[in-house]
Amino acid sequence: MTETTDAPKDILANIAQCVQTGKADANMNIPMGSKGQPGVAEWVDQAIAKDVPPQTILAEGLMAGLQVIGKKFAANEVFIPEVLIAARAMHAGMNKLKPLFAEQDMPSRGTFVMGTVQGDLHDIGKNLVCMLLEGAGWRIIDVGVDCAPEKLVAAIKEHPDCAVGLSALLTTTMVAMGKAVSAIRESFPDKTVIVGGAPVTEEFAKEIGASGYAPDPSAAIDLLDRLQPAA
Ligand code: B1M
Repeated sequence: MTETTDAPKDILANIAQCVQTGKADANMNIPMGSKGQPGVAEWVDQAIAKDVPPQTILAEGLMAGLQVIGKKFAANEVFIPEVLIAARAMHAGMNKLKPLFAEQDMPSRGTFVMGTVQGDLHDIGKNLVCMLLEGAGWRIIDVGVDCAPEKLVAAIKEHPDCAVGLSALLTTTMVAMGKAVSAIRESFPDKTVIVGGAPVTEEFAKEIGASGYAPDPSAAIDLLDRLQPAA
């Protein structure tokens, strides 16, 4: 943890650090022995009390911390449990900020419609991608698992400016991924559609007409930044 003066920059560094260690609040004993010490929730309270703008707390505290975890996950330096507890800690901070954004609208990088393709029930990877994209500022519309192409098309119609993400974990459901991309292209030829999942490759993504392939959530964030830059 950063040696604490109560300067806003130190408070923001502590928020980022607590997100990385997964310390959501003072009651948590993660890391071991830290029970009673401030976590994300308490540091966010302090930042708010110091009049740090909520956008700054989000970008330089919460999102900064989760981005570090996303990069470490891509580099196999941390694993799924660490990502999940970091995402939970991030949510503890988001819950504090939500009322402050209520009048202004939560700042959003854009809308991302995400689903696991038809016939496929695997959702752990999808959920991780959603969590980290949410941490990067995307508003997530999670359409779930076993998504028929019609369900995806209906969600896109509801959110016409969205980017779309598809996940597949089975070699047998890669076919469904191809069908989903074709159905989306019929109604929305220029839609940004990115794909991922263990059996999916860059070559396969090209073959089915997807806009791009990302091997992990961190790569998905970078890919979307390239394909659909912030307005
Ligand atoms: Co299933 N399963 N499973 N399974 N399962 C696999 C995938 C399998 C490799 C196991 C094996 O045989 N070794 C195998 C697939 C073989 C193949 O097709 N090549 C398999 C099988 C065969 C099956 C069943 C058919 C088993 C059966 O019933 N006979 C069945 C199918 C059910 C169905 O979907 N219709 C089945 C069922 C299940 C459970 C329900 C029991 C459970 C899923 C629970 C759940 O998701 N809620 C399950 C699990 C847990 C697995 C394994 C063990 C773990 C998958 C996982 O969550 N990995 C898996 C074996 C393994 O991988 N060791 C296996 C962790 C997750 C974080 O990784 O999803 O790859 P992943 O996501 C990564 C990246 O791929 C990427 O980011 C994530 C983080 O890095 N990513 C994206 C994913 N989507 C992305 C999208 C993007 C960008 C990146 O942009 C949009």
